[in-house]
Amino acid sequence: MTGKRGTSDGGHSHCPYCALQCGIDLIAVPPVDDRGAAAPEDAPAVRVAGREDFPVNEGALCGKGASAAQLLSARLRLTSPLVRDRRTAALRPATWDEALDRVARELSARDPRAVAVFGGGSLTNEKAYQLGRFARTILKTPNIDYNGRFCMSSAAAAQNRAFGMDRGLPFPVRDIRAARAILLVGANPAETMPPIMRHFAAAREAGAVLITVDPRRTRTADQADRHLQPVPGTDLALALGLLHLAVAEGLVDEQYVARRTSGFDDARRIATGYWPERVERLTGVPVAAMHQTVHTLADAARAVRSGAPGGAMILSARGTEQHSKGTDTVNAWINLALALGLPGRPGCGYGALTGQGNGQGGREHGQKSDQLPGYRRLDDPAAREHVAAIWGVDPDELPGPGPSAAELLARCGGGAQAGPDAIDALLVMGSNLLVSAPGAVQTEERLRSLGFLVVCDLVLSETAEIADVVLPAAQWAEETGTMTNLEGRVLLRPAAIAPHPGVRTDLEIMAQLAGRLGGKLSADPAEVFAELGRASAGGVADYSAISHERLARGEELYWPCGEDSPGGTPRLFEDCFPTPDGRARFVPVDFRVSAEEPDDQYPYRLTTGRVLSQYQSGAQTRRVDSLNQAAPEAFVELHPDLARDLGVEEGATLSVISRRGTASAPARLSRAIRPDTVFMPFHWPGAGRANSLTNPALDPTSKMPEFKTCAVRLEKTSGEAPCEG
Ligand SMILES: Nc1nc2c(c(=O)[nH]1)N[C@H]1C(S)=C(S)[C@@H](COP(=O)(O)OP(=O)(O)OC[C@H]3O[C@@H](n4cnc5c(=O)[nH]c(N)nc54)[C@H](O)[C@@H]3O)O[C@H]1N2
Ligand SMILES: Nc1nc2c(c(=O)[nH]1)N[C@H]1C(S)=C(S)[C@@H](COP(=O)(O)OP(=O)(O)OC[C@H]3O[C@@H](n4cnc5c(=O)[nH]c(N)nc54)[C@H](O)[C@@H]3O)O[C@H]1N2
Ligand code: SF4
Ligand SMILES: [Mo]
Repeated sequence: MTGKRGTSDGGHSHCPYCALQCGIDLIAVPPVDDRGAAAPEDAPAVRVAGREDFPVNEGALCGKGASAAQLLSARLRLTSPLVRDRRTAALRPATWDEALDRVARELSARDPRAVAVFGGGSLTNEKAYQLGRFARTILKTPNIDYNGRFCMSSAAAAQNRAFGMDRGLPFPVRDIRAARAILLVGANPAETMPPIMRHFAAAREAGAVLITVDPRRTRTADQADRHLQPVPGTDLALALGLLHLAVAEGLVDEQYVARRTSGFDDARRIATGYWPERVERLTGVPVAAMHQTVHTLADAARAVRSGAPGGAMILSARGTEQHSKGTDTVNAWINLALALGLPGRPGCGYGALTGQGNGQGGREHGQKSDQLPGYRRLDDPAAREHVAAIWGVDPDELPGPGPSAAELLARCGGGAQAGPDAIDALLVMGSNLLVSAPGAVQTEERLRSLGFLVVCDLVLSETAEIADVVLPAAQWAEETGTMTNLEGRVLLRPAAIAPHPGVRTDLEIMAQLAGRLGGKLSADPAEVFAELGRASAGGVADYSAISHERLARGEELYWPCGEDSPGGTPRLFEDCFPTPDGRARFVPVDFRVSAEEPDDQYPYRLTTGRVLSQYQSGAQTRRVDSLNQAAPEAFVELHPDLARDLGVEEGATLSVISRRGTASAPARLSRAIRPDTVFMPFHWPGAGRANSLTNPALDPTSKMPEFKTCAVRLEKTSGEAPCEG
């Protein structure tokens, strides 16, 4: 059984996948259809329809959202706790008491510093908040971080440096329609957020020029007016080159720079060294294309200043960020936006497209290693005092900042070679690390050598398969919670159906573990949200005036939404920036090469990313038939010229080898990719696992791994090429 059938026309909700958080309606599926046929035993009790009146998606959904109800089916999900049998070493079903007792025993048997927690950006605000409180006050460990480090942390760090705060888009998505020039950098929303394309299309219909920057001519590039195709890892030089041209051609908005920013001189001095011919050599982008790009942006910005329809936007995503210099790269794009006078002007600005469903809220309320709720800093004494009072603990008892995600994973396990700060027990809630972490071969070894691994998940993910205890969690439509989408809009997902009887909500799991560990936490989402509100009050991400009731009434609320701004803040930076002097900061950044550049042994660049029908580690989407049929396996995308040099034909198995591991998958020939670069999506485990290859080199500021470039060698796998005749 999958929840109570037909208990409600569930009403409004939001898609369980990406940060666009498309509005959906949940419609009860009757137990018996019009012709008297009974629904299959494990069929979901609801179906999904796009919500026409939700302004972000206007009824449109991608295939993942449209098929989301299938996730609720008992056929593909976990329906009972599992524990590893000491005798057979296999996972076997267990009662909740047995499983929770074992987790509590194992976690309390160790020094808190040997225990760690790994969260995720798909968790609701309530869960992300509670996970931080659970780690710091119940487990008393500093070791907590989450998969958002792999996601938008470079843009987050860069926005904090430049603007004094980080909210993915500082304006509603629909503002895109007002822009007349849009530079979309390292983003492929036609595959990663399809319904957002309608806003770009509307802008273009009104005369906007859409320019994409991507080493591949993607589906998004196909819907754009122009495409710049840089070498992976060279965006920083490109942005410096465009700033150079803006200065050289007199396109800088001098008044804006003087009134609203600081630090321009240093940024300009560095850009002086990036004359167009040099930048063309570094990036592969022709000088003429750079000229055209900067003039297009500046013209649209000038139009809006003179009151004509206009506006220029620079939007970025993971392509520009997932590098060992991702933060500096985003700052270089922001510097360009500031020089052109964009942030805070209507129809203008810089924004980052957040990735995971709650990628935004998930990085505001304390599951990050250095953070307390409300985007407060864990090393700020006033913040510690404020939050400790709400948690009823002594501020001195709160642990300090802990290791970032990749650093935390590097400290896991290790067996006899384990160092003094080794982590021996790990609780994972909302990530499938065996597929999605960089340098996955080494990550897998480390997780397998842990003394104790517990995974809370919806499905038996690859990471859950190697756990000692697996706790099955309730899902989106079965539990109430809030999500914050890429616009900073807080959304309520009310429980629409009863949870599967075998599962518990993540909040219940934390509360029941806390009880066993001598503490007390609420499992009621509205209560936890109200507490989150108090903890965030006065912080950068202030949610204190938001409540489940207001959201249920349909109020549109964007944070900050507190005492000073009870109606919420759809648009930021209109009058000033939240920095000490109210000005945005140019950050003086300079180009540097990637952590690993191609050489004689590993002569090509590998970049990685996504395809339309699979989501992330694929833990959920690989289990949905329609999605899996659309994208059944990994592949290596390469240019036909490179394929010819290697003697590889379409569909032949190609091995990709890096210093960290090997992956092999069928070759997919495409003229859309640079001939010096190959691309792999990262959604699959096993032989086609892209992360067996990727480089865990970290950005020094955001601690984001370099998923988007590493050096590889390519080998045709002998004898396996089909159709040779
Ligand atoms: N279908 C689908 N949708 C998703 C997801 C999913 O897994 N599947 N995941 C969600 C999440 S969590 C995220 S973070 C977003 C990510 O959304 P996107 O950032 O749009 O997705 P990616 O495919 O990771 O990367 C975007 C593009 O960056 C390009 N790229 C690679 N290297 C470089 C470079 O050096 N410079 C530039 N300029 N571009 C480069 C790649 O070719 C790719 O086309 O998608 C969200 N939506
Ligand atoms: N090579 C390469 N690697 C990458 C990237 C890349 O571009 N290239 N992108 C990176 C990025 S941007 C991201 S965001 C990560 C994502 O990678 P992961 O962190 O692995 O993300 P998911 O696959 O979404 O894993 C989430 C897991 O949590 C479960 N889950 C979902 N919702 C809940 C919930 O509410 N409660 C519980 N308990 N479990 C839940 C899902 O079933 C799934 O098993 O991958 C990163 N890895
Ligand atoms: S774009 Fe994102 S939020 Fe919208 S339906 Fe697709 S996965 Fe869901
Ligand atoms: Mo992400």
